[in-house]
Amino acid sequence: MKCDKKAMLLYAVTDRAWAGKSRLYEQVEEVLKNGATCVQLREKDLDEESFLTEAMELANLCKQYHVPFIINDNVDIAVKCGADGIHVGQEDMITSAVRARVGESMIIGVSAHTVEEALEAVKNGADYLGLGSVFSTSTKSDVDQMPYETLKAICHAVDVPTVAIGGISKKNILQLSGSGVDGVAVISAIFGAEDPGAATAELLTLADEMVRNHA
Ligand code: TZP
Ligand code: MG
Repeated sequence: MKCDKKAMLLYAVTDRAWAGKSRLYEQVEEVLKNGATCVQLREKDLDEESFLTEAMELANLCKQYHVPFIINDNVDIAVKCGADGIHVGQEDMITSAVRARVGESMIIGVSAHTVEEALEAVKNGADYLGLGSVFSTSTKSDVDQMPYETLKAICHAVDVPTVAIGGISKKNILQLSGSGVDGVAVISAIFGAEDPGAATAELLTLADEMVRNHA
């Protein structure tokens, strides 16, 4: 399998809105030092040139830590910076078209909200699925909350790695136990924390416990 389930365990998704005085690069380095298993660069408002510069820097950084580096949405940037993968939503480019652009070796992650969407994404070549929003979140406005039973049904219906996203924090992560999900993708509970490195270390321990609780 191109995408290792273990890479989903603690998947850090960036948000520069939280970066404050420290640069996003420094935050990502802290997150990597503390055990994040995957990093996604998610930029919604950056111009292409700045996006590419940052993507190249972070691709290089993640390589040093042997952690997969994924670009959100922007296929051109993913190819140009040599990212390990690209993540697309249902409203973005369809999976088969993304595959035609990025070639066979790149990881493609797809967001899915129902069993039908999940099966369709896998059929079209998705290497992992992002599932959510599993809790309520103010980070993304155009997403509904996914019932625990739907999360569980999707995890049992597919054989690609899965990662839950949306409102996940140290307070609620263990509620995902038993769902079968391979890990958690987190924005604000890491990048909005006073100490993103410490938050990563704490979430990693809990993600490990959550996954062990499935059995
Ligand atoms: N997709 C579904 S919910 C979400 C995305 C990108 C936002 C996750 O952010 P947070 O801060 O971890 O709730
Ligand atoms: Mg998208």
